Amino acid sequence: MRIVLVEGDITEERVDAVVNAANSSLLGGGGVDGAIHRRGGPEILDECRRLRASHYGGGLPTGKAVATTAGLLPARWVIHTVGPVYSEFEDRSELLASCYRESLRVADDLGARTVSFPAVSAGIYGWPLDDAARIAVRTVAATQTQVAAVRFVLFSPDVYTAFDQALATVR
Ligand code: AR6
Repeated sequence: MRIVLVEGDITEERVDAVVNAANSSLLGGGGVDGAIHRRGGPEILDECRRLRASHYGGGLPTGKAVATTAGLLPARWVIHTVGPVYSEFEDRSELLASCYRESLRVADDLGARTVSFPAVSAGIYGWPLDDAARIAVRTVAATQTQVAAVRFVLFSPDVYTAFDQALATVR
């Protein structure tokens, strides 16, 4: 699998699937979640509501992932995953790794070959950047998948630098 880092806005990605750093309600929020729903239009939220009604009445659990249409985005699907809120007192790394693994599993189910990820949990959920980047890159590199290319789409230079340094350690 090819891993590429880009600095940019994930809503502009022309790939099979973009991953959303959602929350368990699946009803939208700020950060990348807000941007995806804003640019993707109401079709995404409609499908999230239907998924809640049919499968996730109690919310999508942390570390899990589920796909919807990408609405008006140039991608084909949005894969919504719920990252863990960072805790100083409890090691939640395995849940963050699970977001990447589960997203790739959903991508495989869809037949997606190109997938773009944001830095899950590294914004509002407060995960220290270097650690979030290390978990992201290592997990993706170690996952068995049919996905041929993973793009980490990083919103600012500091996030890009953290991923660049993390990637250097797995190559
Ligand atoms: N493209 C790529 N990355 C982005 C974009 C974008 N358009 N916008 C923000 N980022 P966050 P979290 C970066 O806060 O920490 C929401 O309210 C951002 O700079 O979006 O997992 C959800 O509903 C950061 O590097 O996600 C949840 O409640 C990274 O994306 C909660 O936030 C992740 O930041 C999830 O928090």
